[in-house]
Amino acid sequence: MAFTDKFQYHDYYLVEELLSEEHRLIRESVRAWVKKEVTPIIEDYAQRAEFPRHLIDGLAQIGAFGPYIPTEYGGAGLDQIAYGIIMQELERGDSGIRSTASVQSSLVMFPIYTYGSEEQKRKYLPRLAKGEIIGCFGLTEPNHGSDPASMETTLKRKNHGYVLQGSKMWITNAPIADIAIVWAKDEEGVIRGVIVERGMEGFSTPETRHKWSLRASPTGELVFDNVFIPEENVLPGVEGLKGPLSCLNSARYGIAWGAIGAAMDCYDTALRYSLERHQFGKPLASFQLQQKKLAEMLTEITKAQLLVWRLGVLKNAHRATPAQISMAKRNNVLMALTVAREARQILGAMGIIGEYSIMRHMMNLESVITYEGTHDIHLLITGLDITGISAFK
Ligand code: TGC
Ligand code: FAD
Repeated sequence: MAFTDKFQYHDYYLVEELLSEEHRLIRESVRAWVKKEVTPIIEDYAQRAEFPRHLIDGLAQIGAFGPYIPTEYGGAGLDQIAYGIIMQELERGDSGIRSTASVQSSLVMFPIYTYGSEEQKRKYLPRLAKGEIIGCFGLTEPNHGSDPASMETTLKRKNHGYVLQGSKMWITNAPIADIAIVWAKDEEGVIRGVIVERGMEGFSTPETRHKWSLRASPTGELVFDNVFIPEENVLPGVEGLKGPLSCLNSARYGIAWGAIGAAMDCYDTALRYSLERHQFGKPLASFQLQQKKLAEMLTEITKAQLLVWRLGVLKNAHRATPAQISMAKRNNVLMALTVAREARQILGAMGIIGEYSIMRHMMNLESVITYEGTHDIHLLITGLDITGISAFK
């Protein structure tokens, strides 16, 4: 069943005027693509827990794979605000579609571009940008999520390469990935990044089933049973936890923008419904309690928009700190989840039905508030930044 997308943009503080003409064009084209290709079909795919694989070509064509990667490597060569806008518009459709684009861009293309050899960049980046191959990012393990420094996956020297042993869990796109950026410890205990290719002997990617969240996004494990990794598949440009964490800075930044898209969609749906639905002879929107919800939603969305716009300006100038990014990711994802929960209530029973996108957004955001660093971990990152004292250990 195809759904009609009635979304209207509410720009209460005229944030639009802070954007360039190019940013506005990008927003319009991605919004139009989402309206045509994503929102009519995504509910059915989510209900069936199926990834709409046919969208990969379209995502590549709108520049969602590597927006800020230079054009010489197949990227779109755009700035960080453009990247954020693309994530916002995609997540207005579904967090899982945004996940596909942010993993490919920030967790696969970014590390290859930033830490890869020239040969690795030429070999993988143009194909990733075109969506000819899909990547995933393996950091989390069954026993180590928030604390990746304790990872158990190992790389042991053998001939002209390494043997990779261990496993990763909760990996977005694992079941469909052609390559995986995997972080593991060498014999000196130093974290290194390697590019694992599908088809390498001993490498498998079992799917994680029965999720109630991000149902249209494939999630799985990465299992390495003595996988031989040739030297040319090791990322030469980085060692230590700062390798994967620097990729997370980029992905978390995109999520801070993306979450606003989900919130905008929920707010717009709730506003329209509250104006159309009558109880006690009046529209729901005429009751003070419902106006309070709507007014607070729009206030929080507007604050979040300004937060990411400023963060984008800082990021374009290479001045955004990891702690500033944590603050925005944490604030905006909780904001979106709160908006989704309030919007769902405004719709009453209709709020639980797939004909409206709210419940899907709400369930998706339960993952978004956990992945890329949990809500609590981001608070502790802010706490460490402002006090100088780590409360992690
Ligand atoms: P700590 O001792 O603080 O740091 C170790 C080294 O890393 C450096 N560093 C960073 N570098 C770049 N960016 C950052 N954000 C960095 N944070 C720390 C740090 O300077 C140090 O460098 P050096 O040179 O001195 O060695 O590390 P810690 O072990 O105390 O851990 C800190 C903590 C807890 C904040 C961190 O490990 C953390 O962020 N944990 C959360 C894990 C996480 O976010 N996992 C995400 C997995 S990927 C994912 O979820 C993808 S979802 C995809 C989707 O579908 O969209
Ligand atoms: P844990 O680390 O076990 O934490 C459990 C709880 O304890 C949390 O509430 C946490 O905040 C709290 N906690 C932990 N440590 C502390 C502390 N020091 N102080 C206070 N509280 C603490 N990972 C990848 O590598 N690649 C991916 O592509 C990827 N995709 C994902 C997709 C989905 C759908 C999901 C749900 C997860 C994905 N993840 C991925 C994993 C994700 O990054 C982790 O789930 C996340 O980092 C948290 O780890 P954990 O689930 O092991 O929770």
